[in-house]
Amino acid sequence: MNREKRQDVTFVYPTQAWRQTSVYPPLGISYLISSLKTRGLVSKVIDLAFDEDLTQLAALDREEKGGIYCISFTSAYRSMTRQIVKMIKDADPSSTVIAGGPHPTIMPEDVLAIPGVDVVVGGEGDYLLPEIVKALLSKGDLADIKGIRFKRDGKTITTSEEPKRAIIDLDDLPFPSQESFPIEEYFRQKGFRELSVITSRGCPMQCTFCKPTLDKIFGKKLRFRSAASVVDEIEMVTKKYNLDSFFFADDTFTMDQNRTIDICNEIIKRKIHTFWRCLSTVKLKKETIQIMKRAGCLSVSFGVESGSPEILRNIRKNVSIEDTIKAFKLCKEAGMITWAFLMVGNVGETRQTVEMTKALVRKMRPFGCSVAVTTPLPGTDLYEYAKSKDMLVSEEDIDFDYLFSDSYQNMLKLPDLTREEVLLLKRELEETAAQNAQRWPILMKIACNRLTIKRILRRMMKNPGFIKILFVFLVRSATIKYLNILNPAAGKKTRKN
Ligand code: B12
Ligand code: SF4
Repeated sequence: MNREKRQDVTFVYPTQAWRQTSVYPPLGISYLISSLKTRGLVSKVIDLAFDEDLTQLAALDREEKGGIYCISFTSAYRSMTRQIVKMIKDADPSSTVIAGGPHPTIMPEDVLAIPGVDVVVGGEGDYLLPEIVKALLSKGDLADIKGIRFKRDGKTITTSEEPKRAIIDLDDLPFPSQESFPIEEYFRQKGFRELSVITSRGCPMQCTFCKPTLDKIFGKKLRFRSAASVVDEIEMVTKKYNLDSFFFADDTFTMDQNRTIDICNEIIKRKIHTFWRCLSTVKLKKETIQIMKRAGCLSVSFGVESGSPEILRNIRKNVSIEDTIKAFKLCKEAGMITWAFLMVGNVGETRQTVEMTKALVRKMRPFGCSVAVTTPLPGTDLYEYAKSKDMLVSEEDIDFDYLFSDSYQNMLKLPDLTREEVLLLKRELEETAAQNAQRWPILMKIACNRLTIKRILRRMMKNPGFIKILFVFLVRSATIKYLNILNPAAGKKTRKN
């Protein structure tokens, strides 16, 4: 690892905007940039979200040698990462490539086996990455850093299995540096000015299709930022980017409802007039919903998954159908857009269980739905279970490129349903959701709410283009059956390779 000229760090973000249902500058890299910055380390970003032909990598300066490249990726972008690493090493053979994020945390050996990857980091990189970068810049020994894997003389060195966890208080972290990304391009893609903010790390729930992924990244304990810190960040990004809305990227923003209420009160107190969206548990209290609405919550999404109690048990989703119906009812009464995430193809799925999900959809009548075919992500309890029961399509050679929820390549082999039947049931479920979508009464409720009207007018004063955004949203809501309000460009292209 010979470093002659370069003293900076380059983050590479493998993602493709058109493949995703929504797009945001990644908070993980943004936090890492801030951590480096506060320690006097400079970094830049190669964001591939809108660069389908990887032109930025093809244009890497071949004269500059010994760069430090940090790649952050989910399992879905494992194949793209392979290609990226090759391009980096072709341009700069003496560079150091450090891989981190969800997939390297879950499958470190798999990532270290990618030709060209030098260091793999599991878990949170906020404190660890600056240590690694400093060691590389000062020619220190990586072996002294706990919680990493790296290659030396063709051998793998593991300094400890468990990543180091030193972030006790999330409020100690600097705000994420989202300005390093082409933010206006993200806004253009969406059609409105929205960024994400994350207020917690970890999740205490135990869904089989997800756990223990989050435990491995963030540890088992759910940690929260304080309401003051969260709202300081919201205030800062809202002003800086003239945001129309922001998205709480937490897996469950309402896990601790007292804290949700604190954040809402703080937003109201500071007169922040931006709209916002979040993901929530269905065990949502009426008083929480009411204060959320007053604080500008426009839309709430729920991981409903299934209408069958047996499937909910199978996936360890600890909620009742009654709670789900109640949450939708209360949110709609409050004049909020409701969104349901549903699954088909879980362990135990039959035509009858999908009928139960349809029945639930008819009762919930959400504004919109997203239906995913169950995908056993490597490293999850579901994956291990399916492997033990011979339910994986391809155990040996999982096609990571197809780990997207809409790709269906790695769905489970089910005793009662063929692959074609699962796809058909997904379509049927989407059709049921579209037929039962309750949109106009909610839009009318939103339009007749005094506080919402005030907010809209304030937005229009700050961003005259907001009227067009509203108009487009209304027309799309009225005319589009399978609505996607978050990334209108999603799925518009086909895969190239
Ligand atoms: C919000 C979110 C999204 C949003 C926005 C993502 C974005 N642009 O930021 C959207 C909806 C677009 C999305 C899409 C998808 N997501 Co998503 N998403 C999340 C969620 C809930 C929060 C992400 C976040 O901001 N985390 C907070 C930051 C601080 O954490 P972080 O990114 O992990 O980064 C930390 C560490 O990982 C580490 N780190 C990260 N990168 C690097 C790099 C280096 C070099 C180092 C040293 C360390 C390091 O340090 C960071 C700071 O501590 C997570 C779950 C979660 N709570 O993290 C799932 C999660 C990341 N998503 C997941 C999945 C599967 C997807 C999709 C594939 C879904 C799909 N089927 O289409 C796509 C793929 C998107 C992509 N670009 O890869 C999985 C990934 C699992 C896996 N095995 O890879 C997760 C973990 C959910 C889960 N529980 O399974 N997602
Ligand atoms: S799916 Fe969501 S609620 Fe379930 S364990 Fe994962 S993050 Fe938590």
